[in-house]
Amino acid sequence: VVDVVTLGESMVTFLPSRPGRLADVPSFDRAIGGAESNVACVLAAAGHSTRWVSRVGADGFGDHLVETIGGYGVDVTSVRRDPDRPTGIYFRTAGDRATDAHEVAYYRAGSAASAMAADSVDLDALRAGRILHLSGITAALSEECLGLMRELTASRPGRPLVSFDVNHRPGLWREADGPRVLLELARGADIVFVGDDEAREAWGLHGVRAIREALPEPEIVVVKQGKGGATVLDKNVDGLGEDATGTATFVRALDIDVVAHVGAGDAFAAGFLSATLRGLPVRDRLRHGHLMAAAALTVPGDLGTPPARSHADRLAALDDNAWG
Ligand code: KDG
Repeated sequence: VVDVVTLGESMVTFLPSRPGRLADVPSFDRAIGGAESNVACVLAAAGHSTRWVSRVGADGFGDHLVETIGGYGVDVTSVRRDPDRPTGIYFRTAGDRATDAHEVAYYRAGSAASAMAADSVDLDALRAGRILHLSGITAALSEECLGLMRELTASRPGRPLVSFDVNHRPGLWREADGPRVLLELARGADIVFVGDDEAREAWGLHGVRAIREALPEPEIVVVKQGKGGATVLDKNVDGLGEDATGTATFVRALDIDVVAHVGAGDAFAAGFLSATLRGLPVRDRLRHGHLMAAAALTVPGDLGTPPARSHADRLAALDDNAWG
């Protein structure tokens, strides 16, 4: 059985050669992006068997994605090639290191991946892992993709554990109902990753307890609090009031010099899922999330060179003084 199967659009990413407005950047370097394949690549580096399910164009950019993601050790045999639609690409600026404000220009409308649908992907391949990792980006791509997401998050016998990263991308939604759809999908998942900033923007929710109250069904809700850290709130919390202590596990993030934020959430999810698959306690799952995020935060691209499992284990085992 594959440890983690993931579904999502990956794109050739163009990283700016220098800081500044998109309008002023003279040239870009090719890299790869795609929230869900980023998760698969980091998990593969941590020694897990992973599969990425997607569609790309029958073009050079599609070749590049399949070859690069496959090069991380991810199983790409369920990726379909579409002769009629292109591979999506996107450009971005370097952004502000403190606030992560950056510009993004997507060229992905009508892409091969946006044509993914419940009747055109290999549903058996998607359901064959211990964990199926999904993100809200896919739901925003097209009505067909949204239908597929609903199919995969619907409860059914034998369903793998569904992990869902909210990944709210306001610029991608066709209609204003993105936040409502994201909440619906998150409530169908078993493990949810959400940033406190995106929960505020999308759902108007302030704080970890308000988020947990809006998401009562998932077994695990991980709230990422940016530079501060991340919190897991237990499912069966009696009384979610501020005085209900002992029900939340918080681990501070590592204090590092950030180069670029993009991809850090994906790496965090991969570290957390890796430790979850290994049955580690919640505190260590959060530590592994932070370690993988730190690796992604300290490189310009979406995907760093994740530490190998033995290396991550040594760092996660450092005492509380090192972790703060
Ligand atoms: O999480 C990182 C992703 O946002 C990036 O790699 C590109 O998947 C992407 C998207 O749709 O924004």
